[in-house]
Amino acid sequence: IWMFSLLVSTCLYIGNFSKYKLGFSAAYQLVCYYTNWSQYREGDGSCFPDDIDPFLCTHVIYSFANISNNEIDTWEWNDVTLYDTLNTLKTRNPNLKTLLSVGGWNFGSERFSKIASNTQSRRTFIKSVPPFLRTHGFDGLDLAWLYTGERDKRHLTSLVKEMKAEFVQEAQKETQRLLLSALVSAGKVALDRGYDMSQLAQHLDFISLQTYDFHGAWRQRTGHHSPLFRGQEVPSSDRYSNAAYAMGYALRLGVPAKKLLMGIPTFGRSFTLASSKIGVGAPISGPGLPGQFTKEDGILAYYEICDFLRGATVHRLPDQQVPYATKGNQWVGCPSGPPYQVQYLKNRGLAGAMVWTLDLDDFRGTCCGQNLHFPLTSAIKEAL
Ligand SMILES: *[C@@H]1O[C@H](CO)[C@@H](O)[C@H](O)[C@H]1NC(C)=O
Ligand SMILES: CC(=O)N[C@H]1CO[C@H](CO)[C@@H](O)[C@@H]1O
Repeated sequence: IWMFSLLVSTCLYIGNFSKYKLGFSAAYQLVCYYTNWSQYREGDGSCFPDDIDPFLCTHVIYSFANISNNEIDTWEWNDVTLYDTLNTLKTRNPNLKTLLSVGGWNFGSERFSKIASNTQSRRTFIKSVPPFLRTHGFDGLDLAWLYTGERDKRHLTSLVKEMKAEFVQEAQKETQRLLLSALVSAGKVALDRGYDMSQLAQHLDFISLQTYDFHGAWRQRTGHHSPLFRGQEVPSSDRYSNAAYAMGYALRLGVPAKKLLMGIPTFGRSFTLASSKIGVGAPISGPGLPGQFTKEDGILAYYEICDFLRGATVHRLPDQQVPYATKGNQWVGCPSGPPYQVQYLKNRGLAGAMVWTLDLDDFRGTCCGQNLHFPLTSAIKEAL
């Protein structure tokens, strides 16, 4: 029964709403990431910016750009073409905002550190950004400096403060100021170590927390990657590893609710079970098997989870408000239906939701039938 309801609840949820073709109420932001490497997935997994529905999100963020010779730069050989395709979506929806994200996991924290800690190179980088964004038709910059260390805190704050000042100045000869946002870790330790949140919030237009990487195969035991709440089975050492704690903590650190976005995944994290135990905290022998399209151990796109669910058993974690599914020795933490997450962020008066990523949602509309594209992101939109 749960297998049915997990798949179908998301599908029905938006099926019901989409009849009414509600316009997006601008009260909440829905900020959606698109990744440059999704184009290389095989067959139906391959996603290009023109697969994106221009009315789905309020903001789409293209990730990631590079920095070379201290200046912002493309990463892929065809980035310029893809920038163009993405920004052409705005001819269909002029209210859509697009941002370019710089950094990411492969970029290397040390490189960011080097650029940001030196006044001269920081200046060069900052100066290079507005012309690059304007040339390619973006409305703003997103900073994805991940794994910031203790020493980086101050430099990240300077970078953000000076970038914002540059944007304000540049706006004098433009109709609209460029937006500035940041993608930030959701772990308490990482937040304490690497970010001066209240300072950053003063200069950023919005901050997205990565509230979807709380658990993975590096932990030796099963656990959900994006629980909303802690849950009874979760040991006290993991008490900070849930979205509600992270959002509450960011608020306590001084980020205004109106600038804070909760990250919601369209992917699942999977494990290979080591025994017949299947609950939360069950021993694992490693990450789950790679998906047919994403081909990465321990991660499945929502459209791959749809396939996995056929013949799987779905379990609900009522206190964490997220589902997981098991089949044979595979354990998959599934993205949850959006109502709980969205209710939570509305109750806390947050700015909205961030989706990681559009290309991992069922962008071709094969899961739900009826040609429902992006069922998860659409359901979040409708819940907002
Ligand atoms: C990114 O920039 C660095 C530094 O200039 C350069 O070494 C690297 O090749 C660039 N990466 C790509 C994919 O262009
Ligand atoms: C295909 C691919 O992965 N391209 C690049 C997209 O951007 C990231 C930056 O995080 C690079 O590491 C990838 O090589």
